[in-house]
Amino acid sequence: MSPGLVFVLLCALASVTAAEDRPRCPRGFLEHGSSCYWFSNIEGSFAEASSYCQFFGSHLARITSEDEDDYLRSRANEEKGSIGYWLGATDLIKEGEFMWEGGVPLNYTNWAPGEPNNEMHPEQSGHCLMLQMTTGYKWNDNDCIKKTKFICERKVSMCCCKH
Ligand SMILES: *[C@@H]1O[C@H](CO)[C@@H](O)[C@H](O)[C@H]1NC(C)=O
Ligand SMILES: [Ca+2]
Ligand SMILES: [Ca+2]
Repeated sequence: MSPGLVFVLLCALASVTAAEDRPRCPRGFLEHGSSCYWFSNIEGSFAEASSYCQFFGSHLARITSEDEDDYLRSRANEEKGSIGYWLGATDLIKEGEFMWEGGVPLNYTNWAPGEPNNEMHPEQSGHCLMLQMTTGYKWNDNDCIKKTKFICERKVSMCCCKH
């Protein structure tokens, strides 16, 4: 059977079985608003985290509203599973100008007091956006090579038939 035909059959099956309760998130993702979120159970640098999310058809989470921020922070506070969680923004292109990956400007922020401070140490500097446990998971610019957990996001959709 050709891969194309398999795909068509899977889509037909999915539309029959899932017609009643769309939209859906992939297994392991949490649904909130129009997005699906995955709180990683592994740790990585910012670059590793970003690749990992992309491999699973998602991207590092982008927070664009207070509601989304409250949701992710309260989930993180419930789990307290990590000293931090990477989100998908950096100021690597221009110091002090944080952008979501892909060049989208931030239109909402919730920096912890004193952040972003571009904190410099001999071998690290704050260029990547992290939700930081010590401030109740408010935002901190942290060292991109630190290994920590991360949050992936994707839009809700049928698993195989859209996009
Ligand atoms: C920011 O932009 C996103 C995407 O365009 C939009 O959905 C969101 O409502 C905006 N948030 C604010 C606080 O303006
Ligand atoms: Ca910086
Ligand atoms: Ca910082």
